Amino acid sequence: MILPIITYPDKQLKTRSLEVTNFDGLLHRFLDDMYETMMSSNGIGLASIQVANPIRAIILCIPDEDGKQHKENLIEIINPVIHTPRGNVLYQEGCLSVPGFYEDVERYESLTLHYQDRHGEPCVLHATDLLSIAIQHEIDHLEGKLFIEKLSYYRRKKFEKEYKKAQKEKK
Ligand code: QAP
Ligand code: CO
Repeated sequence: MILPIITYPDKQLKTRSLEVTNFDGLLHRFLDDMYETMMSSNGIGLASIQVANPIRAIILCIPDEDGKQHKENLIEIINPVIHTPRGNVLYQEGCLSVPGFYEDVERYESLTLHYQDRHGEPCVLHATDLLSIAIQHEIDHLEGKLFIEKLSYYRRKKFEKEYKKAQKEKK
């Protein structure tokens, strides 16, 4: 089932998401719905709060060299914790909850992630490149933070102006 995606400036996106404790069929069906929702909107990552469910669950499907996404590369990440972040990189990010806007954001270059899978099994993952960046973007959602909050005052102003204009043109 494709779920509606909440977009900025909806206040729900500021919610801090809560730890997942039940790794049951309901969670599994919800993760499947998240995947369908993300793929139907051409996303590479989605946090649960973006579909109005404030739980600490994110999904990622990083495209291959040809830009194609494969279900085998889907990673479901529950209750994530970042360990040993290293280095810094700039990457032009976007967000399904901030449609049509992209800006450079600074992130850690690599990190180790501790998390649980859909069955509650503990997992560890070493991430670099786009995967590392996407993990940080999605974990920010779990804290109620959007990438636009990391912009300088000037670039944030520019965003607010452009975004409002684009919204008016949509209506
Ligand atoms: C988060 O973002 C991310 O504006 C995932 O019109 C961002 O999937 C991870 C999207 C940067 C790594 C690097 C955005 C689709 C998708 C849009 C997305 C849009 C259509 C964003
Ligand atoms: Co996002």
